Amino acid sequence: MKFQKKLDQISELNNSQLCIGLDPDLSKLDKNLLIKSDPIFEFNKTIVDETCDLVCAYKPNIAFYEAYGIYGIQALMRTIEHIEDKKVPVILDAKRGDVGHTAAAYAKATFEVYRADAVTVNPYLGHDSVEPFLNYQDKGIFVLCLTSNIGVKDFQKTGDREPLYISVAKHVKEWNHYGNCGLVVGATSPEELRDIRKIVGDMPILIPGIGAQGGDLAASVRYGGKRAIINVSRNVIYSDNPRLAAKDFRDKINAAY
Ligand code: OMP
Repeated sequence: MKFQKKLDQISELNNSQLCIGLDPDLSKLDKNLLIKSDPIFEFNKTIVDETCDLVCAYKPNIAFYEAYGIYGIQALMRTIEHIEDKKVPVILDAKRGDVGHTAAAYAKATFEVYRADAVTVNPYLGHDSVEPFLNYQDKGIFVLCLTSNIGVKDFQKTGDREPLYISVAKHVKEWNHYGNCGLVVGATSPEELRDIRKIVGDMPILIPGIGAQGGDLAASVRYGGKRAIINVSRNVIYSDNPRLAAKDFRDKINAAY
């Protein structure tokens, strides 16, 4: 099934545009978990089991798994397998970007080894660096457009004729031959999100930066619309009650219209 269809179906079923970011950090886990043989997987499994009827996607960021070497990678693969059983799409946050033949190897790893439904990619190297991902027509390819961090000002918001993020949005619209493109736009720039939405029509936009980074949830939903995927990581996974936190975010998103 195409990523977009899978996303739309689960979003409707769970009445949710919430994506939970699975970014495990062993130093923040409960001591009882640390004695288990695969604490990262056990942590993720609990979150997924408690929230899978409240979300439209999960987004593991690969950095938090690579940081634990082979054990982290094994936990990531088990996590993706577990989420697959719940029929919720997985966006692997890997922010890949490299010359064509290397990008092809990254794409193969993402979709054939990790078996993710979608990925985040970095467009800095241009079209040929994204193309190997786009060729997986049933997968979702989320291109970084305007990020949520302070450094967004350094390059993305600069440009002589137009800011770089506008140029990225226009290019990704052109690259969308198979209807499998999306964008990443931080919740910390809602006004810019409104302009980007006008350029790309109903393309899915992944919006991180809510919660710990102080992004604007209501404006992100208003300008992002029904095809916005609102990501929250730390403020759900490290809350005292992840289910309650997820439900609260989902309901706040739905109330923002
Ligand atoms: P929290 O701040 O804990 O919700 O985590 C945000 C997650 O989204 C992390 O995995 C980030 O790497 C990721 N992210 C951003 O925070 N900002 C961006 O501009 C892009 C991403 C992303 O691509 O998901």
